[in-house]
Amino acid sequence: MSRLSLLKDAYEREGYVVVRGLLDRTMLELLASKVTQQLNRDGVADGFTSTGQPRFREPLLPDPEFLKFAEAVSSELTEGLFQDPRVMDVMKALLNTEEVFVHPNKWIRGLAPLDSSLHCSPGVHQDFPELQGSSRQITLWAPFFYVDEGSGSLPVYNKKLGETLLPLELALNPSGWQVCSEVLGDKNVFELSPGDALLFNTFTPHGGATNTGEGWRCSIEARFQPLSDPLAISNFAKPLLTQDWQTFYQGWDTWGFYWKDRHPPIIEFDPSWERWRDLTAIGEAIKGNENAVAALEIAAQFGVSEPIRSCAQRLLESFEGVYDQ
Ligand SMILES: O=C(O)CCC(=O)C(=O)O
Repeated sequence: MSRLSLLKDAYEREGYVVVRGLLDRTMLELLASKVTQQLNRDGVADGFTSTGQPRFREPLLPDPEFLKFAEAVSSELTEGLFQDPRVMDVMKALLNTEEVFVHPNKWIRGLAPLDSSLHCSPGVHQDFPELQGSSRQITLWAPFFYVDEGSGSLPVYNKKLGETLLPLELALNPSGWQVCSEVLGDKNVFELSPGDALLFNTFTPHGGATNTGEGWRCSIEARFQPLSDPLAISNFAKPLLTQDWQTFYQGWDTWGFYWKDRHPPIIEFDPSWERWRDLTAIGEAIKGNENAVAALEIAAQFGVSEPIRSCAQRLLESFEGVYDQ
């Protein structure tokens, strides 16, 4: 059996697979140095830990601009890294298609140590409700520096074959929700070196990474799907950090607007998921469930209508002090 067939078998069986040495080390190192420089400029890192992560430093003043990594995110290297023929060959094999599409938005994240003021880790979740579109989407998650379970490697969970959406419960984490722990299968966490990639399907539960080390766990993510599958407009309409793609691609030589004449059929984003979450959080808060507080904060800020936002805000005030991020 070929290496790619073995990867495909493992991915289909488990919902995830680790591919060692997949990413171009030179491009990854250039991006890693942009990430490190940003942390140093923000005054939240100083030197490196013994395992090679930027060493965490408490900021004098918290700043909402921290952790956006704008220079690295908008670098053409982020596109080159994922359009690499070796990455494409793996995606073609896993998706069983010759026509693969890379989502234009890529994410760079920094996970600070658990006991620090900047620690913020998404709970265990599935990507599909946020991304929508193709049920065959694959997330590629890769660390910039060596990572293991203690220093924040991303856990992925098994689920039953063929199972799609899993039930949610309220939780005191940044999204306010997590997959119910009773339905989760085995937890899997990998030691990964720069260049290694963790690939998982859009329904594969993942998240809840804990960083008990002294450094920043820094990672990059991209999403891939068959070109013929639908793509929700929310993943396409706008870059993450600039107002439009024209601005985002300024100065790029090769990959700017790579999707202009070649992109999947675009569909609307279905907002009913978010409405359900907001209304359920309000209902549970009325019953006195303190675990609704983080979800209420989101409903108070982003709820679809003014009555939802003001109702969530009033309930939040009655729970003051339960969840301070
Ligand atoms: O990096 C993390 O801790 C979370 C990543 C994540 O949720 C994702 O890749 O969808």
